[in-house]
Amino acid sequence: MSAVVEGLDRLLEGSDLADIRDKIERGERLDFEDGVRLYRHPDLAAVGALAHEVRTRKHGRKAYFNINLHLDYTNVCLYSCKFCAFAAKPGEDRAYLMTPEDVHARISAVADSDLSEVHMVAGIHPDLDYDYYLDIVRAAKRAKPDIHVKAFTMVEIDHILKISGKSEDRVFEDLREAGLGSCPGGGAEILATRIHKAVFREKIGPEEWLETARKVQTHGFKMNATMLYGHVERVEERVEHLCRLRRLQDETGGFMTFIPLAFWPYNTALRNYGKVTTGWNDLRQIAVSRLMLDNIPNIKAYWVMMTPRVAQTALSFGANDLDGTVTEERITHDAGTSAPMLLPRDELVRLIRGAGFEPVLRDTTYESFRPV
Ligand code: V47
Repeated sequence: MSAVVEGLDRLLEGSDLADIRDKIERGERLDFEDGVRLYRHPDLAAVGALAHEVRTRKHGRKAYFNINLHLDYTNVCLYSCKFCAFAAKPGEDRAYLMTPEDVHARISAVADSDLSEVHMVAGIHPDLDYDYYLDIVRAAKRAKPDIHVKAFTMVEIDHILKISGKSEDRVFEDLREAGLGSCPGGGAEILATRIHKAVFREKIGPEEWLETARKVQTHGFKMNATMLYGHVERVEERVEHLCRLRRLQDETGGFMTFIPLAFWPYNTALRNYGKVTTGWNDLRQIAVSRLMLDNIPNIKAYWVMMTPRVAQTALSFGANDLDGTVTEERITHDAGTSAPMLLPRDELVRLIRGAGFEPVLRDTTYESFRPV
């Protein structure tokens, strides 16, 4: 009997999670009620141990990270989502827009490094035309031809499709030709109508997010999925979110990674309502994600929102990825995250080794990776 299984037996002894463990052992899918129970169960260590067992079965002691750069190319946004501190209105002092030349310069400056991915997301700027979106992707590839461009959330993809005046096939072909590699998972927030109406009603809602993800994946792009938690949502709505993603993944299979995003309330319209997330909640969220999302291979503990300390601990609660170096990030920093702006590669390795895992440097799609 392995040490993990023995430890788990001890933890689950006398707990009422034995039926869920049996389901997992039999390879049976957990249902909505199981999800609610896992969120509400008082014994976080037992829930975490179940998730750790599943994680260990899939990934052994490996913990992935990459060398990446975030470029949030504009903060100007048509929408006023209540959870967002990043968005600015045109003409505001803090409004900015990067030109394709800016993107090129920013990546050229680090072109001789090990950087393998640029992550580009932003607000929905009212004045950008279709070519701008293609041009920033081309600019990134021109600066570093081997870079993987992971860009545009489903909110941006939906907007690009709408302003293009072209067919869906043509738009995805143009994006591919420009050099788009995959799409990040943002903009999903909570896939529940009540939350859409309450906090991001101007932006695409659950059905449109899922439909756009279906389009992206049927056109051959891999993507990630996220969930913004820790604001006004209920446990049942988190479970609904996970079940909806799982159903789409059964159909399309193109989600690489799920990333729970811990909400930071400072400078947002929810600053008086939302409380800052706790480590206890973050670890629970990682564990339940691992257990419910049996068909999404990777669960990422995103240190920018979770803080490096909690993200490191999350590796023992179901997570198998810490994201990357990130280098400059504005969305969460504008909302007051206590995490640093960047984590050097050595620090990511130290966090992974310090938790007893084996660091593995990966590319964006996990197709190429090597132990460090
Ligand atoms: O879509 C906005 C969220 C997302 C706040 O795919 C906030 O690999 C916390 O999607 N507090 C953007 N979160 C980030 C994102 C992402 C990050 C890292 C990796 C990947 C990936 C994707 O940030 C937004 C929104 O859901 N967000 N405001 C806030 N105050």
